[in-house]
Amino acid sequence: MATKKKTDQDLQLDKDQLKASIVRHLRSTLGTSEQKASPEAWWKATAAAVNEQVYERLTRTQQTHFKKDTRAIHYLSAEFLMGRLTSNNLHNLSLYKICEEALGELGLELTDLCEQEPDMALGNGGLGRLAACFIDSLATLNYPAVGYGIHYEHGLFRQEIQDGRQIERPDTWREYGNPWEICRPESVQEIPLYGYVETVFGDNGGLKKVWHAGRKIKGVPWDIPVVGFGGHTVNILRLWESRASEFFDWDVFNAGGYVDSQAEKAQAETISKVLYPNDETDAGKELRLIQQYFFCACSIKDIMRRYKRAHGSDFSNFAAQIAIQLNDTHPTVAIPELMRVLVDEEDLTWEAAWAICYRVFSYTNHTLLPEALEKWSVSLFEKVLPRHLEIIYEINAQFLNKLVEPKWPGDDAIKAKLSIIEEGAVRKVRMGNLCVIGSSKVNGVAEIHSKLVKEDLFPEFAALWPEKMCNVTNGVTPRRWLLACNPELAELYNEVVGKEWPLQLDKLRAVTQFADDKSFQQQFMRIKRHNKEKLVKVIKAETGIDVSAEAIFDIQIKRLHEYKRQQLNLIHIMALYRRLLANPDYDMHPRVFIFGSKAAPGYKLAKDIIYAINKLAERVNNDARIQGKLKVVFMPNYRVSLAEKLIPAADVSEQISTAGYEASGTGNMKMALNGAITIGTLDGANIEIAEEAGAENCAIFGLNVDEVKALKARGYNPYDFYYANSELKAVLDWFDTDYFTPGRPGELSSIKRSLLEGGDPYLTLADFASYSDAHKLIDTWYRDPALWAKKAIINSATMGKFNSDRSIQDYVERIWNLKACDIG
Ligand code: 8GP
Repeated sequence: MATKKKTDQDLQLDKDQLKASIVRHLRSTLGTSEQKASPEAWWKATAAAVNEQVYERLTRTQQTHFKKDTRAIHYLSAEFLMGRLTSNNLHNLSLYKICEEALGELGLELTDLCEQEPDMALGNGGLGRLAACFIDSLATLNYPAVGYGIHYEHGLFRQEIQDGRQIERPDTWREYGNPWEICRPESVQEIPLYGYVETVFGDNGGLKKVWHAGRKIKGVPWDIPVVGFGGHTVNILRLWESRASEFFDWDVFNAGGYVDSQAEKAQAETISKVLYPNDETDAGKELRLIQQYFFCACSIKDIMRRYKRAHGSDFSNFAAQIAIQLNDTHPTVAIPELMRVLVDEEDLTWEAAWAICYRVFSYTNHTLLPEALEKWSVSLFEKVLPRHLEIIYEINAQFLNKLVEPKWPGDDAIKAKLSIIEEGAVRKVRMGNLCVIGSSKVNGVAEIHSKLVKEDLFPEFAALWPEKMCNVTNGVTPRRWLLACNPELAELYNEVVGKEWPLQLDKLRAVTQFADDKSFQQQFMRIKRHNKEKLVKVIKAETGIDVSAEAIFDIQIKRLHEYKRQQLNLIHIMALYRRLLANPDYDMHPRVFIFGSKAAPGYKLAKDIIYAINKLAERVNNDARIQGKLKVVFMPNYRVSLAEKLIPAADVSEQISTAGYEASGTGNMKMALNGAITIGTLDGANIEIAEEAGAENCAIFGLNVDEVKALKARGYNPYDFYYANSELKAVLDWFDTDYFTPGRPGELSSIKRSLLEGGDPYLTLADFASYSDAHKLIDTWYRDPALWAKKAIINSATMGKFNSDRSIQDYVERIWNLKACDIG
């Protein structure tokens, strides 16, 4: 008998019901009692109680999607940086306050329980966190969507700081189980690898390719429910875990001489064992290619299974029903995989398969750094994915003959540039080119970045397909990045503009009319002050450093990379320190510089910069001569849950990349939304932030994209700036002394070397003077409390554009062509 679909109202819980449910789960799910339960058990019992709500809504969503057979987006990403889910799910189900009260009656603090949850850190940085914000928005806007990724056993490493240096420790987010994931053994997939390809006669007499796999790997899906704000739609994030398969081909084993079967098992499980901790590229590593293929092949099979359940083997609706977004080049191999499935397994002609394939895929580029555009050696491809290499050759041949040759007849140079295969001593497969050729749309992530993708990265592709290239400026979910992380400001906004802003962030613009209002300014700055006081305690607990909430909190949080220029911030702090030493009365408002950042374990200079920041911090923070005017804090183990504490407390947001290098940035949006003033270059989304907030409310400095290009074209010589600016010279020379590393001179010299002998590729010295001036401006503004409050309020109130709901709506209209699905 069909059960009646429950409405949101039927599902709503009150405090007593939730409390009873938590206690019941504590006893029956966790097997403990109120007297004995650890905070962790209470957290898990709370999650289990919330899950009762989540699962009802998940089932309801899945039944509705199946019945309506709606077009859906499948977001393929090697990274999803979800952070913690408890507070997010409670907020999205409108249960946060109720839960707070229920736990209160049990003598517990919800915020303490939330601290029990390990971050789900299955990503490196921006791209992974963007994917997490996007699936939140997709569910919130009731779009049928599935996120697909890898169920890494170990997420991004935990960072410890020992004597100032980064030490990497394994992340063990699910060591004791994670209440938010559901294993789905009924949807296990088997994935082939290695082996060889045979050409045989097919049933219809034509030739057919058969891939005889050397081995097969099992893909076990784990589903994380993704609860939309309001709780109507609950989509899933499906993460694949690799396991050894029972399959074993003895012929291939004997012929190929593969390692023994125990090692095979261990190897199979290695595939999803660990997230590669590089935020650029790991091309070249066999395991990485296998990781990529593994999750793409599992996902394509899953998509196929669901499609065939509704449509059988009639693929005429496939492209109308299925959209697949490739989050950077990591999932590119999904393109030849879909071709393989359609041609080899479903017996479509090449032409019919290709007509479907390129309409299904779209690709988002997240970085212009050349080293981040993945390339895999042809020989590696041939070994791991022999059939895919053949398919790639065929796609390439058709592309070059049918499109490039007619457009640029006889132009071999253009062919060599656009070819998916890079010729040379080591022949390589260019995944970026494959993505562009195999996708119907290609987008960058901020206006300027999309322009550079079109003009500098893929100009010939843009000439071939002008309509293919587009922009979707990034956004962040205001539920996590304001409502949940800054409850006092959220409450103030509720009072002033009503409660719709978490869905319609543009509504905050009405707050600008109070930007000059003294009493509103005071309320706004009192909240900032309170957030800073909370952070003061966290800083003390994590680092032992005392800072005062009186000071300006100046925050740079992001991965450590030369292009993001933490070194510029560092040398500027050193300059301030020198000024204070030379003149203890140097006129500046006290400032706390706060960093949070992980360096890729193999990136030596990035790690040296972390070390230098910590050594500078030790010296500065303990120097009585500067009367506490300057403090430096490096917060260890930067992650989503720490960002949630730092961002509401930021006065100043450091967005100081070399213009043209930061595709967008999203931390810039989060900090401005929480009332920080951006000190930034005209790069990525900073440009659009300054447009929205007004340039007069940001401290913009440095060379713009054209000036960077012009300076590089002229021939940039960092020594020109070193010799011309005595302060800069003195600061750089300081690196060679033992001032910050007593008894060990030269420990910090690598930074100076990179900025001088190394040619300063990111123009740090060229932008130093302008950066220093921008900081003076910040200082002047801050000393005028009314002026500062006004700027901070305007920044927060004008960030409506950077709601990830808006980004998703842009994807829907420009790329995905989806319809929202009413769940009831
Ligand atoms: C980042 C960009 O650096 C950042 O500007 C942007 O806001 C973010 O993507 C989201 O679009 N890029 C990456 O995180 C990235 O390229 N990571 C991959 C290599 C792992």
